[in-house]
Order: sequence, then structure tokens, then C-alpha cells
Amino acid sequence: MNTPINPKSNRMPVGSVQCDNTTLNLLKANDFVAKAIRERLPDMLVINVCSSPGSGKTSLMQETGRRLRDKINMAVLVGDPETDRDAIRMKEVGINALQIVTGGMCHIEAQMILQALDHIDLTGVDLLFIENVGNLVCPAAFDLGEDIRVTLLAATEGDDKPKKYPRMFLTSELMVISKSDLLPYVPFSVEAVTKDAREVNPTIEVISISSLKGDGMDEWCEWLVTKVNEKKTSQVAI
Ligand SMILES: Nc1nc2c(ncn2[C@@H]2O[C@H](COP(=O)(O)OP(=O)(O)OP(=O)(O)O)[C@@H](O)[C@H]2O)c(=O)[nH]1
Ligand SMILES: [Mg+2]
Repeated sequence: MNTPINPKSNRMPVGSVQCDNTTLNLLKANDFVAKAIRERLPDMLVINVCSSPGSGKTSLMQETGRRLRDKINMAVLVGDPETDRDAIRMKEVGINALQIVTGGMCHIEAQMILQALDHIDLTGVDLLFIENVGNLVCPAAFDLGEDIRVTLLAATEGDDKPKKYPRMFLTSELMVISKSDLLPYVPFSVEAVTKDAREVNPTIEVISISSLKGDGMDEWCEWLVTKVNEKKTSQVAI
């Protein structure tokens, strides 16, 4: 007897409807909420930190917290499909953090951030990091009301990613090449990845860092302090 072929990729959840404008409407609703978030947070710099799973987002924010907590008042909203481990890691270095558990979803949407804002005290905060779910595809499509999007690319991931996942790099202001301490041991060209990223997004900035060894951390921290001050100045000017 022939069993009918029904590949998993063709299966739709019960009740799902496919129509041409589903994505369009979803993103339109998201953008509406993202605008509300921007209006609600005029005084602080909001940075959406994206990358593949395990590229070093939490490690970078922990090290940033250790270095800048006396200079900048920071808070973190961190998204993961399950567990509150990253929020715990941030609290361990003295940074106020709230975990957003997406319940298996592969990205954060603006309405999750808007809801989370009611559950975290942001009084006096200059810099709010949003650590997105580890994924180079879906998070690119969702504006979270951030001022700046930063995408990490670890030395261990391969230098071909900007062309393979262009939307992530196109929508980012900064590409952080993370785990630079491993560059001597893996085939990864900083020059080639920078060239590719700039062919996708000519204005993207690039910084190489090692949260573990400290290389590039001064440059990253200076970049952050400059951006926080620019946000404050732009508000004063308004
Ligand atoms: N060698 C090296 N390892 C690092 C560095 N930064 C982070 N790691 C390691 O990489 C692994 C993942 O780091 P995380 O900071 O948890 O990465 P993440 O992007 O937050 O991971 P998810 O939240 O799961 O997507 C951990 O084992 C870290 O110790 C670095 O600069 N160099
Ligand atoms: Mg993390």
C-alpha cells in the first residue's frame, strides 16, 4: 500500500489560514506597537541585540554591565523560548533584568516588549538592552521600538552569514564580531565578512570583541556611551 507523502514542512497547524496579506497585516500591527514603545521611552537608548543562538549576547551584556554599571544605568529585557537563565545571569552582575519567555516562539514581537514594560522598573534607566531570541531570520522582521539594532556574529559561525541572512544585517546599525579570541583557531576572515556585510548594508559599523578576554571591549563601551549621550542630547534638542 502506498503511504501518502506528507512532509512536515507542508503541515499547517490546525485552524491556520493562508492568505497573501497575512504577513503584511501582522507586521503592520507590530509596527503600530513599536511606535507606541518609542513614544513611551523617549529618554533612554533602546538596543535590540540579535544573533544566532549562543553567539555571546548575554556574555557581552554581562561584561558590559560589569564595565559600565557605575557610568550608565542599564536594564535588560531578555527573550528566550524557555527558561529564565539569561535574566538570572544579568542579575548576578547587578543589572536589573526581566525574562520574556516566548513559549517556543523564535523571535520577540513588539507587543511582548510593551507588556514587559509594565513589569520592570525603568526609572532613571539610560540604556535598555533587549536580547532577542537566538535566530538570524525571524527577529529581523520585527521592529521592537528600538533605536539601534546590533547583530552579533561569532567567529565560530563562519564568515558567510551576512549574505545568507541579509535582512538581519541590512536592518542592523552595528555588526559585532564576537568570540574574537577564537579567530586564530577557525577559518574566519574579518575582512571578508566586513566586505559582505557592507555590500548588504553600506552603512553598517563593525566592531570585533571578546567578552571572555576583553579585546575590543573598550571600543564597544565607548560606542555605547556615545550613543547613550546622543540619545539624551537629541531629547534635549527637541
Ligand atoms: N571563547 C569565547 N567564548 C565565549 C565568548 N562569549 C561567550 N562565549 C561562550 O559562548 C557560549 C554562549 O554564550 P551566551 O552569552 O550564552 O550566548 P547567547 O547568544 O546569549 O546565547 P542564547 O541566549 O542561547 O542565544 C557560552 O559558553 C559562553 O561562555 C567569547 O568572547 N569567547
Ligand atoms: Mg543569551
